[in-house]
Amino acid sequence: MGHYKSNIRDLEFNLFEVFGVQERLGTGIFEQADEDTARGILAELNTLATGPLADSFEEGDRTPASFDPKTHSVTLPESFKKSYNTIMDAGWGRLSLPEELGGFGIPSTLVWAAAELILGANPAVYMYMAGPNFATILWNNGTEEQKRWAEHMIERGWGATMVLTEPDAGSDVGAGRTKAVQQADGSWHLDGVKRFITSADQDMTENIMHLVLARPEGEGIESKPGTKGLSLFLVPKFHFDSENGAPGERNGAYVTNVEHKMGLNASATCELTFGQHDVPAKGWLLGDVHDGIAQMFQVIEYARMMVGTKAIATLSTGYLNALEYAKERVQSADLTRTADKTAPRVTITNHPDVRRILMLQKAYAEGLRAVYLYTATYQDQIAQGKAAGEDVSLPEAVNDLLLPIVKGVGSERAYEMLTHSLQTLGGSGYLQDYPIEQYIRDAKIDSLYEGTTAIQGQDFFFRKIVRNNGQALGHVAAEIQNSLESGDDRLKEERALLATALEDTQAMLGAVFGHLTSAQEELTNVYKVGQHAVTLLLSVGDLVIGWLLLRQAEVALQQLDAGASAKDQPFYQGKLAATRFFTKNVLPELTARRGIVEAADNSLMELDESVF
Ligand code: ST9
Ligand code: FAD
Repeated sequence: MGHYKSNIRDLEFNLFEVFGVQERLGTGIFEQADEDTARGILAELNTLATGPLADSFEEGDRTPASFDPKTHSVTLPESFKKSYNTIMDAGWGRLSLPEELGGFGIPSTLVWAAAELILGANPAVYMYMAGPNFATILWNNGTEEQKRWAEHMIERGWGATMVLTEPDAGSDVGAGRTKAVQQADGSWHLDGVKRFITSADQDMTENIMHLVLARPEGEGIESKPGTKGLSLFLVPKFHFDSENGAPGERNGAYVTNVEHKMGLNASATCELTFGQHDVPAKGWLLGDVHDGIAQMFQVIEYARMMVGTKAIATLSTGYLNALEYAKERVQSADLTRTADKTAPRVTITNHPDVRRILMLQKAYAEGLRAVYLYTATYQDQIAQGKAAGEDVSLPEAVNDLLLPIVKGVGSERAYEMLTHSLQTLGGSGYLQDYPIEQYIRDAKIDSLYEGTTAIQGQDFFFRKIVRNNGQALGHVAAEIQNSLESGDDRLKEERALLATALEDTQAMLGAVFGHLTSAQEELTNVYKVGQHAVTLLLSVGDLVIGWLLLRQAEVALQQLDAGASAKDQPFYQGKLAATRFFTKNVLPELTARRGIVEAADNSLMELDESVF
């Protein structure tokens, strides 16, 4: 058996029993797919994920991407290439594309459920699959010629990258200095060094399209500081025939280093140097506009959802591996019989503390899965609404609000819970004989790239709540409130705990707003917001997880009452147990966090640096 343990049952439960995705299938833009197609997609991908994709997970770690500085090229292990080719050759790279680009015409909910399987089995494989997906950025923003390039990227299976970060421009993308100088032939010559670029070279595709943020220079071009002065350039690894995509001369964008990392070793993280070798690094401005950051955020929004889903996928398989071990490992007597030295030894699932950490992992893994799929239901609404010519501003705002929760909360909680997965195995968890130590190393990156958790916290509060006048948040809060007003009597205690959590979160939010308002009088009060933005993000995350678990528990009770099969009964009872555990053991922590946020002061900020 490979390392990857998927949870198809829970994916299908969310899709079809909780969110009712089948109602969208077979109609409008999703006309081509029905529930059977959807289940078939998950089943087929599950076979690939647990087999050929998972097969190279370990070797990709132990034999990382290797770099030859003489040829500026990256080589991947053969087994890894086999995994990549298996999934791309079967056409799965097109899964998330719109039908007009050869996609499957399926809703985002299903796309992300499918993505979980790839991301859980071998996340580095998914990273290299960016080409067809990033082609949609050219398709949506490009000139007629660039739309054709998008088709080449898809049809010829190119790789692609997103190129923002520089040594002095990480979180602060607007500090980037790479420039692009306009040429008489309509192209641009790029000059600068980017770092930490995922998939900037590999030996699996005939070409790679780099999507690069740079500062345009040329006659009549206004120079603006910060992110608003950046444009997005298309810089191919090889020049190509614009008509048919056939690759030609090498372009002057070279990988000049590959990082040695803590994990995710099969995914090459590269320094990418433009225009500092003999050959110029030629690029083409995307579309006609100088609106690079907004265009790049179309990629970033997708990538943030992907990173959160990756973390959650890893937590899920971490939990299921820990569970399997715990059911078999015999150690110590039952706590009620410790005085009796001859008492039989029991499996560790009998120990209260092992149960505590197992149930925490289960509740977060299943709760967070529900969070990313709930977010995707808004993406479904956006796609359907747009196709029908409707106003989609509300689903767009709700999706925007939920993205930092998927990414920020997903990555933080997954990493935290994976340490419990490892702990469940005792000393064995620390060994490479089991996959969990690799899961932890591979998942740590998720709270760092695509905007650190601090950036997610600030994005959540300032942009997604304040700038949106709280409309999206109000919508989600109203949904939660609705669930509190009626429901199965057997869950009334859980509803009461959720009601308190909602009240605590709203008070916390009120306090953070208060700090922001008082900054109009005393500017340094904005530091209080900065100190607690991540606490607020994590707390809203816990609230939404608790609420979605409660919704799941309501469905589970209905199914049990309706006479669920013997096979399904433990699944539904597990849903009830996770909800009870989470509402009783996690949500009450919000009351303490509320007190902390309400009592915020600036003593931390007043300290001299020498004190640290
Ligand atoms: C990275 C890559 O880390 C990691 C790995 C990627 C691998 C990709 C692989 C993908 C695989 C795909 C495979 C598909 C396979 C499919 C198979 C399916 C089964 N939302 O606040 P301001 C915009 S990359 C939207 O003033 P500052 C907006 O235009 C590196 N837009 O910012 C705004 O203008 P306006 C990632 C937003 O103070 C403008 O920015 N690096 C948002 O100038 C300026 O906004 C980072 O993420 C938003 N949330 O700059 C950097 N926010 O306001 C993190 C801003 O007029 N740092 N905009 O609308 C930040 O995010 C900073 O906050 C900052 C600050 C840079 C935005
Ligand atoms: P810094 O920005 O220096 O942050 C350091 C610390 O300061 C963090 O804790 C951060 O939260 C905090 N901090 C910084 N600014 C603030 C602030 N305003 N408020 C509060 N706290 C703050 N980039 C790409 O462009 N393309 C890629 O494909 C890509 N892939 C990557 C792959 C890997 C493996 C890695 C490690 C990075 C990758 N990155 C990529 C870069 C990644 O997006 C950045 O590392 C990330 O945005 C953080 O930037 P930084 O590392 O410079 O950290």
